[in-house]
Amino acid sequence: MPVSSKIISTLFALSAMTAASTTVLAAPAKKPTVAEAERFLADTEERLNKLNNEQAKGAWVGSNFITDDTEAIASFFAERYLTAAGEAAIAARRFNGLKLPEASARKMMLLQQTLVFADAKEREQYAQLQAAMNGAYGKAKYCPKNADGTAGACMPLGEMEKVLANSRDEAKLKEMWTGWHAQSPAYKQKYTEYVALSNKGAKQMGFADTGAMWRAQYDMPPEAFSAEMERLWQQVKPLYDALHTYTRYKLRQTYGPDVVPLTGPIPAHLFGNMWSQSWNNLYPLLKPATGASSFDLSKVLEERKTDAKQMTQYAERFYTSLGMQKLPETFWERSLLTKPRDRDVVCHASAWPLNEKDDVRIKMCITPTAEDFTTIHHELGHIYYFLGYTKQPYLFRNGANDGFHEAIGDTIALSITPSYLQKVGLMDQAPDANADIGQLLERALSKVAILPFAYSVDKWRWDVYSGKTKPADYDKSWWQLREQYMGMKRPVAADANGAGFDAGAKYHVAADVPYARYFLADMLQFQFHRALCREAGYTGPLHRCSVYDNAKAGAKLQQMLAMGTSKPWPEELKAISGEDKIDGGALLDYFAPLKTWLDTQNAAFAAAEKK
Ligand code: X8Z
Ligand code: ZN
Repeated sequence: MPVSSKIISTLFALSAMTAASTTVLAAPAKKPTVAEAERFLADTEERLNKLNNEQAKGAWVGSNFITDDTEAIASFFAERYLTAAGEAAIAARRFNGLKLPEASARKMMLLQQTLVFADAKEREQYAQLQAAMNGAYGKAKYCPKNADGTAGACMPLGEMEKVLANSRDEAKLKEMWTGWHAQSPAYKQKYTEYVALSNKGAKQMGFADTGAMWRAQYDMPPEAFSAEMERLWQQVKPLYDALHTYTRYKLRQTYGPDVVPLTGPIPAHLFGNMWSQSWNNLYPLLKPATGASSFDLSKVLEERKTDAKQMTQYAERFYTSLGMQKLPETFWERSLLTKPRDRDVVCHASAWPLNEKDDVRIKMCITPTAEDFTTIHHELGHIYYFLGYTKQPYLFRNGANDGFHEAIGDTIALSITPSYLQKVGLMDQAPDANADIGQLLERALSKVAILPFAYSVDKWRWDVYSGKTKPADYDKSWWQLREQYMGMKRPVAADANGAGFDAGAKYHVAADVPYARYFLADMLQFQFHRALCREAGYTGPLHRCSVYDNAKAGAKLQQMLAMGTSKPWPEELKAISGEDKIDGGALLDYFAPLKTWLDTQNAAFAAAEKK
């Protein structure tokens, strides 16, 4: 959650906050000393820690019990935090240029990566808008009309996602897709006001705009970061293209050539997911004709009526097998693991540190599916990161960068292999090696499919924040990027008046959580996985490696978690993997056998089409 401008709950964005009252804007003339700088940091960390804990409680109730009152509570505490963080950022400027010990210099730099509002009214408005959009997303529902025109039962997002996952009725899919995307225009006006305010705050702190401030959080200049993202995308694009081509052929067989064209973008409602970011639900359509295992984890979990707590315990057991602590009692008492029947909550999964000790929680509407089985491992990755860096000072209690925070749980989930599932009694008999392609394909449907989505969400936002994309062009730009990177198009024509807000139908846009983190995490997790498997002494193919129960791999991981963001991320990456660059090579290695297979399949399909 907001893994950068504190709360750090893996999702509440607060990525970019802050504020300052005008009284602190004038810097005193006297040259400061190192001792003063150290005292300033100690006082500031104590103050921000306290306010951040309060802010986290406010945000927690705001997301767990969505009402007008909790929205006001959440924004009240967010604003107090913003005020203090802004004051600290401005005050820190006084020490710029002073030679400080490395850790203190890093803290000063981190303090200044934040929004600063000179005007208290604007700060208040900013916090209110953020809480309001978070609530609006959590409450949104699609209410179809009955055939006779009367109001039908309203559908929350989770129900609509289920239809998209399981139905092959094209009209029904289109209805779900358009039904959900009709909700976000309601908060488009709020979003545009919010963007303008946020930019003002970024400019106060010397950033060109909020997007530039986001890109400045990776221990390199913002322009260098944009270039890194593009370099990584070009590296993995051929693999995405191969998967997209294969998927097109299979979708054509299912929905026919009138719905799925032979060339050009594919309608976005056919991928089994509201945002077409993960195509796992298409696996039954896409699986290899021969050799694929018939094992279905969702079926096993459902048949055994695995409840939300048990799902979480499977994940906990993985982490404890690596030598990590058991989850604290309060985790079980205070987390939200199932969707409440009687109130609105933000169901999008998130992990939260509520204080600097061990009040950690998750909020997730868990169902017994393979997808949620993976997601719960993802969430506990955040939780064990929080628990791992508790001993760091306030400003270092964060991921090495936000991609690291997102990658930990995914790294662990890569170890959910058939042999692991067998060990924990979820699979009777491991499939033989012939089933590898099926297993790799299933994994690629989330790990490869998400790449252009994760890249283009923030490409869109960078242009929105820079002012290049104006509100009337939000949808135009969103779909231009979707087409260019993902090879997809809107299932029906966009609103002709430019009133649409399809980007806002994605949680991270409505809640303003940066998204490049997931793109980085997608590469990093394969680098981490390869490094941990090596540490465990494993030498076989990476997709069959599971580090379950391996204390050596666990210790290596724990070492990195404990560092928090105390060092620039390349140093932390080097410590765990020997590499100092984020790189798509590990991901490409992992999927190499699949790439060969996809190329062969695609060549055969192309030849058949020509006939
Ligand atoms: O938002 C998440 C996590 C919480 S940080 C469930 N993810 C992204 C998404 O759902 O869009 C994980 C994968 C990408
Ligand atoms: Zn996450």
